[in-house]
Amino acid sequence: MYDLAGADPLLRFSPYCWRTRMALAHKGLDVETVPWRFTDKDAIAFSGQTRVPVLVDGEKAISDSWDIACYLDAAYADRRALFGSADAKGAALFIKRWCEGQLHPALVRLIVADIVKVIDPKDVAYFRESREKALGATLEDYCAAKAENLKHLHAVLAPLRFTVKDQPFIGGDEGPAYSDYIVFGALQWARCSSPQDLLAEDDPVAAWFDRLLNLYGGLGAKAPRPQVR
Ligand SMILES: N[C@@H](CCC(=O)N[C@@H](CS)C(=O)NCC(=O)O)C(=O)O
Repeated sequence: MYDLAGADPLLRFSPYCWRTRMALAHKGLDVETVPWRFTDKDAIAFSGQTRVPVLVDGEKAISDSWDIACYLDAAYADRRALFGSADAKGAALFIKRWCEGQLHPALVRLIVADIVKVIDPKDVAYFRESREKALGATLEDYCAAKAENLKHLHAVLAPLRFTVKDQPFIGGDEGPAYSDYIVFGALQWARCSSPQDLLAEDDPVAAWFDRLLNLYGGLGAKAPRPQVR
């Protein structure tokens, strides 16, 4: 799996790659990750697109995290399902849209100026130019209203907070499902690219996130974080 890395090749912080790492672990599949940088477009040209994750499974190359999850459930149908049923898959798609449409933008407001400090030096100009063009501000200006941005994040997390207060996982009482990994990927992106701690200790979201961090031998918990500066 081609996995976004920082200047430190062990620093892995892509939300889409994290949900895929968790999905592979859920299926009990071993994976070798290849550190990839934003400007390494040639390395994944074989996949016919320009973004990670890209999963290579034998002769097959699959890109797009959602397509990868669907592929894994179809190709490894004898293993624990990521989507338990067609309606669970429909609900997971809604969670993906909420996550990418509401949670990711709320996190960008808090962490994008930290991300530029941990990426590979060869990526810095590309990252700054492309993101500042998209955001319409410098990365630092975009993150300036810290208290307000944090308040917004906590408001966006309300549906998750009320859900995981009553049940251990978005997937229910039995265990995590792909929906959990989608949202986990977003918070792990922040955890692995920024030294800020964005969740209050007594927030049920923090307890849920801890449960996810400790799955699969602490796959998420063991992931390096950037040094506090
Ligand atoms: N829809 C894709 C999005 C993947 C994506 O945007 N990946 C980012 C890393 S987090 C990327 O490769 N960006 C390359 C770039 O910005 O040039 C998925 O779900 O896998």
